[in-house]
Amino acid sequence: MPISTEPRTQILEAFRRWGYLEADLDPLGLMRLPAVAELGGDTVEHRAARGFYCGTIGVEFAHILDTERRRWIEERMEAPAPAPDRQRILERLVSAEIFEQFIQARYPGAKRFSLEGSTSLIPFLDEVLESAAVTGCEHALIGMSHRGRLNVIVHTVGRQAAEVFAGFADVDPRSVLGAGDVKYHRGATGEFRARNGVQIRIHLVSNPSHLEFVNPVVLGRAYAKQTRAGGEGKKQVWPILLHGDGAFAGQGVLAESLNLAALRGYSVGGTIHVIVNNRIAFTTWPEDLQSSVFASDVARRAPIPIFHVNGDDAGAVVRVARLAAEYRTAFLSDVVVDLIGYRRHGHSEVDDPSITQPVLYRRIAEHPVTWKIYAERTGLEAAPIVTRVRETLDAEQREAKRFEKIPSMRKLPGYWAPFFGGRYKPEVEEETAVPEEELRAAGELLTEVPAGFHLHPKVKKLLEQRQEMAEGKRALDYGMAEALALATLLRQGIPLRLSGQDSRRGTFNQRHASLVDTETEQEHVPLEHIGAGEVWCDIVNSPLSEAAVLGFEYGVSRDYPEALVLWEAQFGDFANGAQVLIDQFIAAGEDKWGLLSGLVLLLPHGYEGQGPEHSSARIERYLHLAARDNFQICQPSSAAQYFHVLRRQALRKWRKPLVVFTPKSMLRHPDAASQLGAFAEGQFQSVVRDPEVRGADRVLLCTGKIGHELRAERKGRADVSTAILFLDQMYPFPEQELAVALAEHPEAREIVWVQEEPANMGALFFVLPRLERMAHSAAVRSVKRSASATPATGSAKAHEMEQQTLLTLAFTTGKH
Ligand SMILES: Cc1ncc(C[n+]2csc(CCOP(=O)(O)OP(=O)(O)O)c2C)c(N)n1
Repeated sequence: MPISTEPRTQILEAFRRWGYLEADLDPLGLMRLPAVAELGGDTVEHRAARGFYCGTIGVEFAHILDTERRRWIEERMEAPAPAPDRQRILERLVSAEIFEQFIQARYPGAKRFSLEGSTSLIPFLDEVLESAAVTGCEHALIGMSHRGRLNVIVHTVGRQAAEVFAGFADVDPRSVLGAGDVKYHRGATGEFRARNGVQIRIHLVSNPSHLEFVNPVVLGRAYAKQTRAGGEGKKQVWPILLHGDGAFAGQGVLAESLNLAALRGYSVGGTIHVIVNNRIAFTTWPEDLQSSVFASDVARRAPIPIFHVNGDDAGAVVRVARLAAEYRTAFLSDVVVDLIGYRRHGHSEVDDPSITQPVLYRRIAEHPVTWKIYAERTGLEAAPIVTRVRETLDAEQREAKRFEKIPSMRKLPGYWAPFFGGRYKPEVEEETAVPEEELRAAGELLTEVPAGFHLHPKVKKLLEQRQEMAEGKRALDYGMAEALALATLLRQGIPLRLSGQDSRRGTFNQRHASLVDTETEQEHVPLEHIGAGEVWCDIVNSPLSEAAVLGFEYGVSRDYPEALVLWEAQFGDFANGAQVLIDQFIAAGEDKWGLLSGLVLLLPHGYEGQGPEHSSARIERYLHLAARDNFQICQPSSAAQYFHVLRRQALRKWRKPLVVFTPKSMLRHPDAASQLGAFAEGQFQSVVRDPEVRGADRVLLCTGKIGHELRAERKGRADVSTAILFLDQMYPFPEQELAVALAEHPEAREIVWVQEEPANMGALFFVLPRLERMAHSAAVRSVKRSASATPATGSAKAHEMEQQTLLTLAFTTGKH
């Protein structure tokens, strides 16, 4: 659009662009905003434009490139504000405020992370949900941290205050010894009844202390629910994320999550983001939290509106809520609302903020509470509301005493009914083998391409080889094993999602789930065309993020338990960029929250001389986290084992995360390839016995690639007295299977754990004490690299020398 030279339009344009910098946004009037020369002047036009853009609402939207979207915002900002339901707003403000004060008075010294200073969040959420209800929303998923959580649980999720109060009494601690979570992290399910009679199911997602990491989980959960809902899913399921200002500005996972908004395979049709901006984080001032004026600036990279609103003007807050919800409806886009308030007490109620911000807190003490400001401004009578709210809370507290246990405020959706967690029992196993005819049929579908499709010569050759594999004319490699596992599951009606960096082709050029036409670059994904009935299949190249993407996939697994959901790290060690998701959700979710997930992590692992970073997927990290059968940790030693472990994961009703250390150089290695028969019968073996040696003098136990190298070394040495066993499942530790395998070598003098990793890494620490317990008279030893601060050497030659030393030691250690 040409830039107007007409002064009137220029003035208006300046205010559209910069007006928020003159707006009255901070209830305490402490924010210092930069002066903008373009806004100077006091003509009629200036005053009109100022009225639109410099009241208690400021909006940043000039960075949105789409003219229609900017016009949409302009039209609404430049029109009179719709009249809100003032009585209702006042009631909600009073109720939110008195709820906090009631807890303060009745449970002194307890942490509740009060919302006081930002209580207009409650009418805000009301209005978002009211607007959503008008456009077909049936379900809202809320992610938030500690701040105001109890308040939201009662006022938005619709749980009884009595249930929250029972949490303060902490009844029956024995029921959660060693597990459970604090009350301001637990999830809650409820209903919001909108004025139009629609009931929106609300779920507040369980949240760890680690701020912002719940964001991608909420998005993944919303995505799964939307997928389940079908064509109108994005309208029916709304994600709402509440953030602290410090966390929004500071946490990288927030930026990673924002970046998912418009991506194929990740878009949820827009998230309503609310920064509950109390302009402090614990004891830290905004100037020390963010390099920008606004905490929200990180969101400006995205083409989405950012509304700033003064939290003391509850009417304006509600107006922004309506705008945000309607914008989401109109454009299926994210919206950020920066709700600027203050924090009335310390970070938690046991903190004294006058130690670090004495002047600020003297000022806050004198500042009237939000409902009093609103009552005065509107002339509405608040006293009867105050009395009524107090009486209700009294009654709720009496009711709370009746609970014998802290009530669970969460209800699992019906689709979880067939699935269960808890300890492993052999009864959970299902048949994973697939008849040869079915393997052949799946193989055919996997290698078919549409008529006229131009295949790359290398891919053409690969497909021809895969055809031969499916016909049993050639041993099957890992790539084919995986393709067959996924294809046969899809044909059995199991939906599938696999995401990771470059996962459609596969980092090691091994997958080729997506075939690319060499003339048109059109893609064909055979797996997407072979599911039974309505079964869906998502194979997605993820953005370059670990935390947000792993969180998202964990979220999908939480709301699609019947699907096989896999996340692949480009190299296994990159998963440590998502360590919080692994520690706080994947490993601990069942113990803390009773929440299950069948998510699979595919982590390429193996020492191949590629340096410190591309060698180790850090087996030790997962084994350290393993307890109470919280997840499964496997390293399949052959293609067939990989096939069975994936199918086992999908077919069992026992829902546990599965960590699979996947191969790199072994992907196409003949030693790890399997014959078709191994897919048509048998099952995953936790311990792979030695097919060649019985009654050995020495037993080498290992996991992964080194086992194949040990076999080659043994052959070279013409050694017939050393058995080599693979531990393909490390956790739950297969003690019985291992005992049976060891019993084949009753005369063994030594059992040697051999690993590629340094002594302070790998499975050594975990396996050795268990072996010692099981070894009877045999000596237990280990062969490993020397303890090291880094997983592997940077020199390929040094690697080879080390590797050869390991192999030599494995055959000589302890021998006299
Ligand atoms: C990832 C992470 N780092 C540090 C903390 C410790 N911590 C808890 S609350 C808090 C301040 C949060 O400030 P803000 O995001 O502004 O939210 P507020 O508590 O002010 O509402 C900090 C640093 C945490 N919970 N999570």
